[in-house]
Amino acid sequence: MSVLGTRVVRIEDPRLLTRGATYTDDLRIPELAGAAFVTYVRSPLAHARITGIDVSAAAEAPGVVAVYTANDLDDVPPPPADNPLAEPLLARDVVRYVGEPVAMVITETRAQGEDAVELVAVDYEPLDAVVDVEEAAKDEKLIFPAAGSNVVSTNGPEEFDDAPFAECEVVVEHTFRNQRVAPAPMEVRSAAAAVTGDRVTVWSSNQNAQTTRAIIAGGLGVEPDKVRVITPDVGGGFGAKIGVDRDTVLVAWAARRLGRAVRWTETRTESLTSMQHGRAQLHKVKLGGTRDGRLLAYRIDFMQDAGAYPRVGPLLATFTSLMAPAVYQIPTVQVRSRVVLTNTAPVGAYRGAGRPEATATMERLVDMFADEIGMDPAEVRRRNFIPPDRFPYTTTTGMQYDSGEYAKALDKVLEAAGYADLRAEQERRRAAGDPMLLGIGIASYVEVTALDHAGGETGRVVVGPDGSATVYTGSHSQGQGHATSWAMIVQDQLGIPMDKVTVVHGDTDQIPVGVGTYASRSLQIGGMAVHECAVKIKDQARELAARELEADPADVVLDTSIGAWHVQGVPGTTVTWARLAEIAGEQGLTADVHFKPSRPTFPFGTHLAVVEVDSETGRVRLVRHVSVDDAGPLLNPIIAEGQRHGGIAQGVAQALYEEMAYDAEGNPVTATFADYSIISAAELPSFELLTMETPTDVNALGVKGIGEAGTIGATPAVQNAVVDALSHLGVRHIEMPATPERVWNAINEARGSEKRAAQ
Ligand code: SMO
Repeated sequence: MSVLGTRVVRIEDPRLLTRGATYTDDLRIPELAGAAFVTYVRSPLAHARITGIDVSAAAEAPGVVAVYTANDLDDVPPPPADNPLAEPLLARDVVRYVGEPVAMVITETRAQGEDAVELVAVDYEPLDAVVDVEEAAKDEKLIFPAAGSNVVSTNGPEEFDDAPFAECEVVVEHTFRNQRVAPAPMEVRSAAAAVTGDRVTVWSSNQNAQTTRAIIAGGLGVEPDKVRVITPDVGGGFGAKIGVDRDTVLVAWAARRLGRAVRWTETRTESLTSMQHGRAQLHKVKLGGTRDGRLLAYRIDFMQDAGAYPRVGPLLATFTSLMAPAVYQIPTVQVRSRVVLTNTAPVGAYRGAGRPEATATMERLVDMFADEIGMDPAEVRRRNFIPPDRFPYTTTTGMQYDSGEYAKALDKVLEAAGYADLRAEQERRRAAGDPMLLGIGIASYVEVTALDHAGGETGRVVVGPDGSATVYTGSHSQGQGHATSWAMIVQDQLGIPMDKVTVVHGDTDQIPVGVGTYASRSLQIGGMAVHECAVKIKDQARELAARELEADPADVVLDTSIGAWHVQGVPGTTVTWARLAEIAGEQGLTADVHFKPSRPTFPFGTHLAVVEVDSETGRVRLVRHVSVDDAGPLLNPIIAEGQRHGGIAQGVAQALYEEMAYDAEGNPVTATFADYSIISAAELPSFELLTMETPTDVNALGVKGIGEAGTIGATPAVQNAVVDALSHLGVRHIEMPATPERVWNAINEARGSEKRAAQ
């Protein structure tokens, strides 16, 4: 029996739960002994000209080793002249968001750094800040005058064709804000660097060591082999640690400049204000169809707020655009996107990166449409799903969905939730005048995982003379459990027990080529690379075992239950992996694979949220959350459930609690966890997770990605539930996060207009 699909307890956990992880900041290694500390001077203004920096007082402060500004960065490649939007390592003339690095102070102790940065005197001449994305798009205040516009890219038609909507019996329109959120990983950004000869080693919290090395080498202007990146344990990344920011490049630079080890770990406020944010889209949307629930035309005209530097903004907008049609067969889908700069922290990938936004809007709008025609929202969905017999299905935006059973996922969820009973209970409370209203929200979704499949992923498996296996993977764990999953794959193929399999990742000297972990790509690409390595090793081993057993290779078999080879029908005489590795000699039993799948995959599912809304206070409590997240066959249900738990929690957080907010001058007003309402277990019920496993034909394991799925389904399900609770009062929409204040206002506005209508 294969170990795949079984509930194997994670190998990682005993260490994490007892001694604890070793994050970058925890490293106590000889290379970093006596390391100095980096503290950044960050811009307190959203937009300003720097007219002078006086570091003299700081340089004299206790424990100060050095103070550096942009003028000291004379040995790094200058920003490319042909890119007026280039992001410098340290701001030189202009700062463009609160939190932008302006200078770095290096001190003997961390506390000395905090004092010394206060002594760096920066003269700022304030410039008009533009914070609102629509205002920025007007180009009345330019963030980069040389670029001539705040709009980085535009995609889609200049004019929309209104004809498809004119033919619809019903059209609903709205503007939805998919608010800016902070990734807020438990482990904030952190790096350390030490120099040996002409090489710098950088320990860094990231999702992909090899990309991190490329970024650092590029920033320093050195060959990649002059940089080694080692990634210790990572306490969450969620997309925000794909590669590293300039703060980490500068840590490497400072170690080289000083010839001394340095380390840096940001504060929570720095993490909230100057680590990249997520989401931040504004959607103007329109959905038309028939009174009997057939959807005919959809339009999404949206802006991606990219923050002060473009980074991956255009990519995020592309993902949202590609996934705009969602799970539905809608004959007309019109998409336009604009990527716009604002004087705020740059926006980047965050758990789902552009795909959750597409789903959130479609699912909110389908509910609005259902409300408008007086049909159950589940029924409207059912009538418009792409049916199972249409797969593979090519969407109007050119995505080829591999496999899907959307109605089945919906029905499973409705049944498990007891949908009819929930609706009856909702009615009962309304009729009884119960102030504690019940809301039921549904969201069906499809997402694309491993959209960047072309880069593939590397794997290497080595079977040693002691019969153990070592896996080198270009993929990367930031908590996902690669050590367990990759060992399971090896045990499945080779019968080498998991406890004799070691997984190595996150060291560019050991794994020079790798892509890393994001886009829910690990198992379907990195795991597949390991799987193919194991298959190759089996082929090599078969030849060797046949020789050893003096048999024909076609007649020898591997008994994976004991990890030994024998001649078919003669189980008494075996050859072990240890023996095979020994006779393999010099070249050993080694396989290298760079696995490149032909296409991305499309996990899907349905989430149903049940909320209680206190109509007297506006407080929302999530009381149940039921989901199907179908990502194909599960390698390890415990790990898949963990991904779904985390994803759902983050999705609920966006619907109910979290928003990274700025005031009109561009000052972040949610810069601590006192203001940024990060979700915790106390706000959440136990999730009801249902299983469905529709395989893909894109890879031999049939697997899709599950890292982001929970986030994508949860947000609109919860938002829909909040609106649903109040729909009988005439509430049509409530923006996220549905804070008590927003909900209370919506209730009062609805009651007010009722009263006015009665007068
Ligand atoms: S937002 Mo993810 O790490 O692609």
